[in-house]
Amino acid sequence: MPLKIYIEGKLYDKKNAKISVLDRGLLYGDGVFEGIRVYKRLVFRLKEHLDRLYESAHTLMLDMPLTKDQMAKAICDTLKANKLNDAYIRLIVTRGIGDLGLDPRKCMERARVIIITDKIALYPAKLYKEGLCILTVPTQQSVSESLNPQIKSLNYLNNILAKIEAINAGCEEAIMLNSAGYVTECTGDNIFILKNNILYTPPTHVGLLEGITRDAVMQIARARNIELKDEIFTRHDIYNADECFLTGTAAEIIPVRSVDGRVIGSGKPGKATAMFTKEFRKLTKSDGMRY
Ligand code: PXG
Repeated sequence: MPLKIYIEGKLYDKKNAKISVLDRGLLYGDGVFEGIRVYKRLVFRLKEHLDRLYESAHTLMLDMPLTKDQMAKAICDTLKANKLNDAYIRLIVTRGIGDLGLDPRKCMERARVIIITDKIALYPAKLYKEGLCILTVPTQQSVSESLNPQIKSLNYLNNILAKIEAINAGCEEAIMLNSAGYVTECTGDNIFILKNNILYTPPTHVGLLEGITRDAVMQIARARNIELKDEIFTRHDIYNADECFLTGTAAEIIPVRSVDGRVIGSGKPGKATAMFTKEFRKLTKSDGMRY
């Protein structure tokens, strides 16, 4: 059965799922998106994903064409039509069709909702066993006064530039620093370090996307009485950490083996990383909306 894709209330076969070349999502990256995981028919933390999507849209003054409940139903209907139990959802809202000018008031129709559901593509299992080799890259995190990294917009070029720099250097992921040199996040993941049993992750104000997985890890830390500090830190702090891992919807929790050629801790995934992975797995069985 060909994959069915939702566009504005209708389901289309993958090959017929097309939008206008005048869509502002294409012309300007003018829109918002979410990447969501489904575990055994449980849409993981759907409410949190929708809250983040609607906040991004609010800041961009993009009027959502559906209520959150209608959006949740559209997602579940698309999953059902595709008979998917474990899936990845790419939820996209563009400002819709305009003329060729920047002015968003020229949008002739309402915003457009696209829902793509598919099987999940993950990092190879080997990398979860051995850990990622990552590096810091020249492309900096964008400052909050311009395109705020808290907005999950369709303009991901800054992150793509950073990702290209990582790939060119033979790495899978890139750490982006802010203009003051503090660690912010990776191109599609948040970052954590553990040192002397204290868990650190950069605070929102350094410039980062407040990841749903990041939030889950912070919640696990609190529940397990692990001291948690969302404080600024530098590359030096990462190099000398006991453990380092990344979090994101696609990767879940993935250990980091080395950063900029410096081996982290023992060079093997650590005990805390394993514990967070195990506890996160439990949450994916209970936290979300079943369909
Ligand atoms: N930082 C950035 C810049 C991201 O784009 C995260 C952190 C992690 O957030 P979540 O909420 O997922 O824990 C993201 C998430 C993709 C893809 O296809 C990217 C993300 C999520 C899902 C898929 O590259 N980014």
